Amino acid sequence: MRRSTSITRLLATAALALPLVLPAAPAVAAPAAPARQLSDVIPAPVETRPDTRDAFTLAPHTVIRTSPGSTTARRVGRQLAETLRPATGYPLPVLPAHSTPLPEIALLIGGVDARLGPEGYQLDVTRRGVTIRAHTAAGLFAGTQTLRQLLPAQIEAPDRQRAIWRVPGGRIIDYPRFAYRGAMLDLARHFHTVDEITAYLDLLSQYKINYLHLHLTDDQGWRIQIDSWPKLTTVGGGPGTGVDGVGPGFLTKADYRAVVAYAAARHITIVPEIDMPGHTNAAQSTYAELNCDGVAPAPRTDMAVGYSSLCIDDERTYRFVEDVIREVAEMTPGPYLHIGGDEAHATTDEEYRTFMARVLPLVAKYGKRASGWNEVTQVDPPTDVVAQYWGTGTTNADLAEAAARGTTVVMSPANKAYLDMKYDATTRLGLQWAGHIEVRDAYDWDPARRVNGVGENAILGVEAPLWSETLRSLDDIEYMAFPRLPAIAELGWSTAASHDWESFRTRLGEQAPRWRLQQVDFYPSPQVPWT
Ligand code: TNX
Repeated sequence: MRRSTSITRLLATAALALPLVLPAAPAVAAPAAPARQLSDVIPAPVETRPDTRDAFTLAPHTVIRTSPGSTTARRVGRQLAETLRPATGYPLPVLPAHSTPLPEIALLIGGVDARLGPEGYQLDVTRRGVTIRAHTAAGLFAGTQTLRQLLPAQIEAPDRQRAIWRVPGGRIIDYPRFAYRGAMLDLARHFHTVDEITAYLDLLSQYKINYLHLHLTDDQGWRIQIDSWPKLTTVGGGPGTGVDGVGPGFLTKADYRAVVAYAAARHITIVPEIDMPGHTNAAQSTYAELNCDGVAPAPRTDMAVGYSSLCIDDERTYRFVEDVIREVAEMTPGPYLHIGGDEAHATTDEEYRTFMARVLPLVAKYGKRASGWNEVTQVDPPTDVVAQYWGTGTTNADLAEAAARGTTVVMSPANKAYLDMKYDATTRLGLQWAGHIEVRDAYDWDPARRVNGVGENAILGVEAPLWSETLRSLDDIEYMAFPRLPAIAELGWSTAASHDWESFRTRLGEQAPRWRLQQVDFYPSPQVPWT
């Protein structure tokens, strides 16, 4: 749990005028922490070439320079300065790049190998400074997250520390294995506030996660404002909603847009999910006309699944669905709109097919690419529909067939990537229907070798879902996500060849002091040598 919320912190730092006078250097009495190595990073970089004769030390007069004329590079520079100022106490002014004798951290667009792609970066550390180069601001941002981990852990402290702010010398060349590296947060079973979501985004961005999927609707609650159906939130998301009736709340459109913008500033894209045709009791208990018999069922706050279904043969259903898709698409700049489609056990196969044949084109009509849980592959969807695999097995004929036709897949196998599964039988939070998932279980699998017939070319990426039946607070979220989230992040970013449990668990252990300083309530797994 953090002391201040991310948004309030952001506003406070934005209001800070840059001091023009350089403070005196602090009296240095550095505690002996083991020196960072260039490879001590999660996710593991593609290539590291350490030069142990060289190193850069951040100084009171260090400046941050960014590509002249690039407002996005300048923004990354400002964010880096805001990250490094509290612990160093240095002013770290952000200036346009030009040749200068001052020690500097330069963030430069261009001048690098094409293989870095849209999210890769090259990081060079010499005595004179740190230079990060990338094709885009997203790549620069990724590079700054690496730089952050290369600095001593105290850099995460909220107040001024005495330390030698040394960055190990050499070069890193780094880019992701998969384009989609996601996390998911369930707002339906228990609502999570904007401050909790943005706090989670802060953590995700440190591990180069680039998508946050928000599960916005389910049987127990509707969490996103829809103007044309206003009772969805006031009733469906109102008092008494959520598992056990204790997780009410919803995002207004302004809240949602604030989350989208906060994520975008960290190069994370929001994927909204409206789950249908099942998991719809909150909508159906709010609006009687969404039921075949015209009778609204009672609200439900239990954890059962698979009992609800929209009325497949009623035109009013499609007016509702189109209104919702239109309004959600309109406030979502990202390319994907997730339509759920899981566990529709109250819907026959024929009805499911009818429903998807009506609804998938609506997503396209409003300019979005549909994604859905892997059940959508049962209807042979168009190949631009992304399938999210949540099964526990290594075979799935529909998924393999869809992959063979060109469908791309996000891998979220429930027995590996579900952050809501208990670590072991003693875990206070979480469920265990897919088994217990210790850190090594979350790490030791290959997304491109998980399901027969769904190989590297079919994989868009990975996602770590966090369902919130048992979770309430940010502390709860953190406890289930850490340390497994970084494991999934590494599977999404790092090469298959670099996969190595011993290396990973050592690097993971070194994250602990950072998490303590950020007040992240992590699970101290016995599998990890915690620092
Ligand atoms: C299955 S995974 C669900 C969710 C539950 C989750 C709990 C999936 C697509 N559906 O409705 O919240 O298990 O682990």
